[in-house]
Amino acid sequence: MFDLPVGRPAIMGILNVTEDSFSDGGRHFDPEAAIAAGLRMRDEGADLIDVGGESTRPGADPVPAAEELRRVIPVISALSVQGVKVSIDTMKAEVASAALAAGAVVVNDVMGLRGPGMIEVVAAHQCPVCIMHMQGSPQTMQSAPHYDDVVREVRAFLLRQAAVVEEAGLQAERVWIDPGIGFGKTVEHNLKLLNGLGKFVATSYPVLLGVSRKSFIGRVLGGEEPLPIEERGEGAHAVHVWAQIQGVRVLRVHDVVATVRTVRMIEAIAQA
Ligand code: HH2
Repeated sequence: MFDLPVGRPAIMGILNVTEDSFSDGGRHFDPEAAIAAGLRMRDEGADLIDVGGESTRPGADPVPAAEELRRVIPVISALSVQGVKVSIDTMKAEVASAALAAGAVVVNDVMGLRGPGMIEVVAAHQCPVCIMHMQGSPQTMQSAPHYDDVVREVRAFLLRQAAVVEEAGLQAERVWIDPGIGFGKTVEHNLKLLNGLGKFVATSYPVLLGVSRKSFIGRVLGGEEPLPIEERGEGAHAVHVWAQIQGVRVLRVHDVVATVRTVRMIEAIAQA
């Protein structure tokens, strides 16, 4: 079981057991290194560790299910045994199902439950699920993203998928939604979604947000010469403050220590 904290957003630490993720690819490809990183993030204050075995960066090659399972299952089992709350970041029902059996307590699906069998898996397990919006697939999403009204269209997609999974039997309070920053969106689309976060929070589904180290931050702060990944921290924390004040319930981040401090500071002000 995983219950969201009340009064502050939960902090979800990112653990990519991949060779090619856009910011930490290769660093945690060895299971021992991945397990150590997960334990460290838990000790630093992460509420949940998001384990993924397939990069979703633009143009990333798909990973077969057997390889994804080989990467994530030993890491999920070892972390769960040690009491770490784990979410599985996958688009595949087969991987979600095995991860839940290995101890994961949340499913994080960047395809927003569009893949075969995913709805049935989460409904059967009654686990919290994050439905994320993506236009297209990781291979195609950044080629020419287009929306007439990005906030309205993304929100409508998320509400539609939430209704479908609830009809399949998942309890409504287990549904989280995520506008999918950087997934088939231009810089302007991302900024409009962040500006309109309140419209997602107003649905009353818990909102998850993932902006950590993403390229729109580099573009907004660097312009013609985007800031490199390692210089995007301040931009991400500014977004996290904005998100927390709007009522976002989960922040998906690489930098746990800095996010814990930011969140505690805002929480202290809000409770004074
Ligand atoms: N972003 C990424 C991956 N999974 N899940 C949700 N719910 N929301 C997000 O914004 C999100 C996500 C991409 O970031 P990262 O995991 O760091 O990179 P990669 O996909 O290259 O592994």
